Amino acid sequence: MEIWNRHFECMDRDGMSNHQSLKLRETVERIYFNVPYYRNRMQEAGLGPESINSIDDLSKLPFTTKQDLRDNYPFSMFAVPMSEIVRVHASSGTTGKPTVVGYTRNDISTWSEVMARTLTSAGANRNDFIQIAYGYGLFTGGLGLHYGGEKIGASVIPISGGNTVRQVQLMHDFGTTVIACTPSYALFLAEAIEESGIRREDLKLRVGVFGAEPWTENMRREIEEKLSIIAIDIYGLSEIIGPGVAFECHAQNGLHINEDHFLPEIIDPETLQVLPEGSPGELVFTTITKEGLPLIRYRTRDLTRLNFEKCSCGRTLVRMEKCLGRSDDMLIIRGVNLFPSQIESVLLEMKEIKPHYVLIVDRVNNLDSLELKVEVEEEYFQDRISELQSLRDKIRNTLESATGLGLKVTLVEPKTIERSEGKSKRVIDNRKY
Ligand code: DLL
Repeated sequence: MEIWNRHFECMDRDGMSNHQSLKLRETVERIYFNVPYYRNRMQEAGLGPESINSIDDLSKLPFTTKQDLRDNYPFSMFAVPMSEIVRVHASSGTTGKPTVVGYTRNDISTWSEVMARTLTSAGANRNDFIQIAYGYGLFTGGLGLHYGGEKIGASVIPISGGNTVRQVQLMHDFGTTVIACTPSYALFLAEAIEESGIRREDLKLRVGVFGAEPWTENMRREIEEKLSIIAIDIYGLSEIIGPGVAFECHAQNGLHINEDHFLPEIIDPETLQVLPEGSPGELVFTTITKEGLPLIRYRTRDLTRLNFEKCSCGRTLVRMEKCLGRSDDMLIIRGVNLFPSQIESVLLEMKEIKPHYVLIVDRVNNLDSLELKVEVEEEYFQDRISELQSLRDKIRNTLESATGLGLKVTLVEPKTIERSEGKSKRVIDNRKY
């Protein structure tokens, strides 16, 4: 398999640490002199630029949160004059103000570089047709993949999200080999292909690059089977750069972090202490090459762990485990902690069930209630009522023993749960806090 940037992707640990220390010093200087918010925070902590000499000093620096970005809305955290900014993106901001991010010309070039690594690692090259079904616009998915695709010389199809019938038609007519979208949209596309009457062998699809939302190993298997492709996980967040923060290789055993640009730490989200190598916890990033919006110890809320072993693909870039939950995604139901991914894992083991489900949480008479609505495979939906009832009991019992939580299970007809064209919403929490 090709490697896009062998120098950095296969660098030894000492070389990487030296590079990171040098870039961290430059970044701290940049934010101290250019971002009043950071200068104040550092002064409050009794720190100056000279206090940070190497990555070992990182934990002296304060954390940054999404709230800090909101408080400085829209541009006050930028470290360069607006005349240097060539692009802005923003998060959708379902709660409160959106978070706005800005890129200089060099930042765009860094982004293209890390996306070129991502696509090369997925097995794409100049001979590929990449259909980009992530949304274009303020969301970073579409344009992030776009620049990476052009950089490796592939033929980019900037179709954006939605318009599923057209997606399938062009996939067939153009001979798309690589599809880029959210994993939930990949499932939707698989259904649409089946319905279109186009035979799988008439498509040239071989790789999918999926991310922007959590998806379990069982979901991966489901997608790989339905689309007959290899499904590669890609991770990123707008605040750090967008997609391109970390990517899988064909070993599918952890996502390589582009750590020559984004320095990771794992902390305990409660005590905020840095955890020893290999411990699970919250992922924190410091950008060490970004110019427009450098961020120091940004708390992602994503939960994972790091693996520093060399990978069978030859890369030495540290790997993060597939990220299956966020600390703020965790539901607390009658005192029991539950991640939606736990439910997904169990459901997708059952052949009678389709991978389309929604969890509804409510509070009735001061007691939390949990309901799962899940679609049944067509052939099982034709079954007698008594068989459907026993299927429902089986799902409930399996989930109860896996999660320790009582819940109501409602089986619904195929294709009744709303399909998503971008990030899926699998939890509806109606509780008033
Ligand atoms: O979702 C960037 C992106 C676009 C990544 C396309 C991959 C592909 P945001 O909208 O800022 O940016 O959302 C970032 O999405 O903190 C995670 O909680 C979640 N997320 C992103 N990728 C993954 C993944 C883009 N592969 C937030 N697995 C992050 C699990 C993911 N969660």
